Amino acid sequence: MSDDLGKPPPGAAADWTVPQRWESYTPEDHATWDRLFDRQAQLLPGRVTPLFLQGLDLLRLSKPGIPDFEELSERLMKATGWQVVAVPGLVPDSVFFDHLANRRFVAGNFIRRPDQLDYLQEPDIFHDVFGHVPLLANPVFADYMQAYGRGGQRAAAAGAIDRLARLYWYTVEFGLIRAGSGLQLYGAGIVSSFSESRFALEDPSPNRIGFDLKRVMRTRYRIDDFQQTYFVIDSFEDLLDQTLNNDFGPIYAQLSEAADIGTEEVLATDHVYHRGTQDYARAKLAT
Ligand code: HBI
Ligand code: FE
Repeated sequence: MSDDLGKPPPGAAADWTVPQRWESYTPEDHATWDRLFDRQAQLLPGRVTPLFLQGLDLLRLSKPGIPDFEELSERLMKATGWQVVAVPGLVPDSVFFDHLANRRFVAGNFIRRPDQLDYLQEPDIFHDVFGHVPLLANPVFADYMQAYGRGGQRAAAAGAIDRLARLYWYTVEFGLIRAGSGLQLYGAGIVSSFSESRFALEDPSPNRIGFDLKRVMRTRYRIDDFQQTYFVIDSFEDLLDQTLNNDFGPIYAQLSEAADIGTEEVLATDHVYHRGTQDYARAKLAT
């Protein structure tokens, strides 16, 4: 949660946006983008939902160097009416929800250092733009993100932001989607990560479980390492149907007494695609 961030930093507007200042990226910054881009472009075909690749193409994110948000927003606006705006880093939940509810995606304007290619805590421009923006060119996913923003505003009033944040985490950030007899990636936290792109799909360690709204809202998540459980949706249409097209008020009420589910747990009621060995997580604990 990001409610303790206070006021926008100097130079930022009241809605926390800042100019992207594309001309101030160094050649090293652009080279970092290109390296990250090339790695994922090699890895993702076949692993990621084709809807993501269609978005990459449509938005022409592949041209060398860090994208200019104005050009990107122009293309995205034509596709689904979304824009990309720059922010200095994490913004408070209420600000984040307000942007989404108005079809503005906030993206960090900085890029990781060359020695942080594989891991960093705060979302940078590669995670935010490469990871999140391609699916915003998909009309159904674009509606899901806007509905999430509106839902966030209501969840804040209901004191249920934690529940809603779990939905975001296990779909927008770390979601898997069914593809024929197999699974594919769509979550931005996975598709922007070289190592998690393979781990989430191919490693025997994590659970892969059919998406169920209440189940997901009860499940804790990890912010420090690979997930121990991934949730699988059937389609974006189905995700939108099962979630944000409904009123969450009664669901929050039903869940108010429900115990949390651990990051590694499998329930008898789960639709299990793969029961994880949790070998990776256990080995990490032992070190
Ligand atoms: N701010 N810049 C930025 N990016 C996010 O993904 C983000 C945020 N603030 C709050 C937030 N996400 C989440 O905590 C909400 O979805 C609950
Ligand atoms: Fe993200």
